[in-house]
Order: sequence, then structure tokens, then C-alpha cells
Amino acid sequence: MGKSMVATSLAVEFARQNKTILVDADAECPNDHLLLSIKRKKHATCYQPIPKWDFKKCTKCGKCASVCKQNAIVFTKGKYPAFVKDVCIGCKACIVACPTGAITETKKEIGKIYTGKNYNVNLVSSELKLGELASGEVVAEVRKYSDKINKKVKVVTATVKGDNHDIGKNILGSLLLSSGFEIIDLGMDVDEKVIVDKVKETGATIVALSSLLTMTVESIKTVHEALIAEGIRDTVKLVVGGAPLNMELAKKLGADDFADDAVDGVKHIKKLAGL
Ligand code: B12
Ligand code: SF4
Ligand code: SF4
Repeated sequence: MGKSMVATSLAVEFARQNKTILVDADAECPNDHLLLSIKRKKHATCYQPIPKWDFKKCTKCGKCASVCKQNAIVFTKGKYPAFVKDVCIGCKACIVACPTGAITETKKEIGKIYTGKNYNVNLVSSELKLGELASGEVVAEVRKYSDKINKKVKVVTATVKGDNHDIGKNILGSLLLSSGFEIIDLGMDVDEKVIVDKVKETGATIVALSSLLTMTVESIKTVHEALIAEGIRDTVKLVVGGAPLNMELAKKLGADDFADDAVDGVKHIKKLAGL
């Protein structure tokens, strides 16, 4: 109970500042959801591989028992091997060792994953079935779910070709960073090819361009067209800012969105990212 009190208090404190994931991986009876009044729903059932015998193919050679480090297979000369399911950890060594193909793979349920949310805390709790020894599959499922929640939206930021102003872009980048985005900053006076290549390399879904000079706003259109030429225009949202721009001009140049200042820019980008 002491551990749960500390974990839930920390999670609530962190959640005041940022998105927080609390993993309650207590075997058999996780209880953090009770302390946080979180109504959980079942997310997944976890299975572990176990062996299954076809005795018609078994020659009673005993090899399977000899390779089982868990002593989950009991072999008596002249008899078929006996399987003690509860101590099997699913290593599959017996399946590999059997010379006749008498052992194949099946699965048994070893636990469940529940998820829920409250106080801006994303809770993942995993319940291992009573007496189960191997928690690997449960841990893997918890990690998969946490990674999914934790995934940051990637934003490529740059000042367009021919333009050496970067103060506004940098302010936007800092605000996006503190809002939980991953920033890939390409600097200023950036060629469209560099932007397109970076989007392809990182899988970024937002491109945020700054243009402070009237004579360089056309570079936005060049980036838009380069993204089309590479067949990735539909995979990104293009948002722009800078004093010579407005929403009408931004759209004319192929952008999806425009914001007057960096604070508004973050709001627009959150919306574009579906957050
Ligand atoms: C500082 C500055 C410079 C610095 C830049 C230093 C740097 N590292 O950035 C230096 C001295 C290098 C410079 C050079 C030049 N400059 Co200058 N510069 C300025 C100045 C004074 C301030 C710009 C600034 O940083 N503002 C502060 C930031 C925070 O504001 P911001 O950039 O507007 O960004 C905000 C929003 O626009 C928005 N935003 C910006 N980008 C983005 C992107 C997205 C996606 C979003 C959502 C929002 C967003 O959020 C920001 C914060 O709220 C402006 C005048 C002015 N008062 O704006 C002239 C100004 C931009 N420069 C100008 C000019 C002409 C030049 C030069 C051509 C001068 C020359 N003849 O050499 C050169 C250009 C060189 C080049 N190739 O780029 C003109 C541009 C005129 C025009 N419309 O084309 C201006 C307007 C001055 C003027 N009135 O004549 N400049
Ligand atoms: S899977 Fe591994 S632990 Fe299970 S019975 Fe076979 S050898 Fe033993
Ligand atoms: S290794 Fe295969 S053939 Fe030999 S006893 Fe085990 S199941 Fe039977």
C-alpha cells in the first residue's frame, strides 16, 4: 500500500505539468486504480506459449524432458512424457528438441491488462494470474500500450529559403517542445529538398515554416509543391507564420494553416495533430 501511495501521488503531481503514464505492474492485485478513483476497462488478455503433445507421433525417447530447465516435463522410461503446465515458462526448448514433431505450440492465459484515466494520469495496470511464473508477455503488452500513449507528434520547423530570421521560429519551437511535441529544427534559409528529406526520414506529421520577408514567402509554395512531388503532401500538415503572411495568403501558397503568433501557433498545431 505504501508503494501505491507514493506512486499515485507522484503521478498526480507530474500530471499537473505533463501527460503522465502510471504503470501498476503489481502481480495478481494492482490497486492504484482504487486510490485514483479510476474506472478501468479491459485492454488485453495476455497469453503465454506452452507445448502440446500428439502422442501418436511420440516415440517415448525422453529428449523433451532432458532439455526442460523448469522440470515441467516428467519422463519415465517406456511411458509418454507428463506435462506440469503450471511451471512451464514457454521457452519452447522441448518443441525444438523433439525429433518426431510430436510437440507443437498452443497457449494459455496468464494475465490481463486494464487501462483508464483520471487527473490527467493514464493508468495501465497488469494482473498476472495467481501462480504464474512468467510475466514476459504481460510486460511486453504494458510496454506496447505505454509506447502508444507516449508517442510524440514530430514537428519539422524551418525558416524558408532565402530568409535568415529565426527568432520567431525558435520561440514557436520552444513552446511546442514544452507542450510535449518532438521538434526537428532545420534552422534558417532551408532548401525545400532538405525539408522533404527530413519529413521522409523522421515521419514527421507537421511542418512549421517561418517567413519574415515578403520576397521569400513564395518559398512556402515551393515546399508545398516539393511535398506533392514526393507523394507525401497528404501525410503532413503545413503551418506557416511570419509578419508578411495572413491566412488568405498562406492558403494561396498551399499551406493548411496560419497563426499570428507562437502561442496561437501551438494551439493551431495541437488541433492539426488531433490533440
Ligand atoms: C531581428 C531582425 C533581423 C535580424 C534577424 C536575426 C535573427 N536571427 O532572426 C537580422 C539583422 C539578421 C535581419 C536581417 C534582415 N532583415 Co530583418 N528584421 C528583424 C526585425 C527587427 C525583428 C524580427 C524578429 O525577430 N521579431 C521578433 C519575433 C519574435 O517575431 P516574429 O519573427 O514576427 O515571430 C512571431 C510571429 O510572426 C510568429 N511566427 C514566426 N514564425 C512562425 C512560424 C509559424 C509556423 C507560426 C505558427 C508562427 C510564427 O510567432 C512569433 C512569436 O510570436 C524585423 C522588424 C520587426 N519589427 O519585425 C526586421 C525585418 C523582418 N527585416 C527586414 C529586412 C528587410 C531584413 C534584411 C533584408 C535587411 C537587409 N537589407 O539586409 C535582412 C534580411 C537577411 C535575410 N536574408 O534574411 C524587414 C522585412 C520587410 C519585408 N516585409 O520583407 C523587417 C520587417 C524590417 C523592416 N521593417 O524593414 N533582420
Ligand atoms: S516450453 Fe520450456 S519450460 Fe515449457 S515444457 Fe517446454 S522446455 Fe519446459
Ligand atoms: S522428445 Fe518428442 S518423441 Fe521424444 S518423448 Fe518427447 S514428445 Fe516424445
